[in-house]
Amino acid sequence: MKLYYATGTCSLSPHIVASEAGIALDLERVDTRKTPRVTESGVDFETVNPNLYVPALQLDDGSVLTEGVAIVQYLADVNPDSGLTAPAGTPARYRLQSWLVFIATELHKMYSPWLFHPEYGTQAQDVARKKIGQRLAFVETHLAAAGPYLMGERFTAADAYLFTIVGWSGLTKVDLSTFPRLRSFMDRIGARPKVRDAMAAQGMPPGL
Ligand SMILES: N[C@@H](CCC(=O)N[C@@H](CS)C(=O)NCC(=O)O)C(=O)O
Repeated sequence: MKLYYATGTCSLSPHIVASEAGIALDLERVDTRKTPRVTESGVDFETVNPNLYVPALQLDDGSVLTEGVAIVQYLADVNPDSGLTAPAGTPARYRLQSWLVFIATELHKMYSPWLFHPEYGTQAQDVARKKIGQRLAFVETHLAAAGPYLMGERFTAADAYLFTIVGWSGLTKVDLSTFPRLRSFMDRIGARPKVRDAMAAQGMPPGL
């Protein structure tokens, strides 16, 4: 399988899941800041994902899976013994999906694009930071009541995604100082050897 990724983006999340699941990936870097979008080996990325964004996972049959939430569940299901997801049909599976969708829609799409584009202006960015703060307070309360991971005692694909997105907080000036459990979550996940491996493979320094 080949992961199309860009350094420092949400494509870290599926990379962490693959790494934790013991799945070896071929990697193909895409510079998402450039147009036209050509991958490091010269492929026109529009032929891989017409929406032009990472992550995209090319399966061994040549088909391409897009959308991070779908990709991490697929990878986790390739190795169910990894415990990165829960069996289909169980309440735990839907709780996991609930977290993945929450992270995608309430966090990921609030940080990005809003906080990565100064041209949107301070008013839009202040609104995004306030909303993110409210959502992170919800996560903090959950971790206090039912942590240390989103699904309780076990690290799952949802934690990989949360780590990736909250990892943008320094860069985007989202204040984590009032969320001690979340900060300890970030430290704990960032110290996992497989997470460090995935970050190094994507050219990221350890820690976020
Ligand atoms: N809906 C997509 C969004 C992915 C996304 O936002 N990717 C960003 C990086 S984090 C990207 O590649 N942006 C470049 C672009 O949209 O042109 C998903 O959840 O996988």
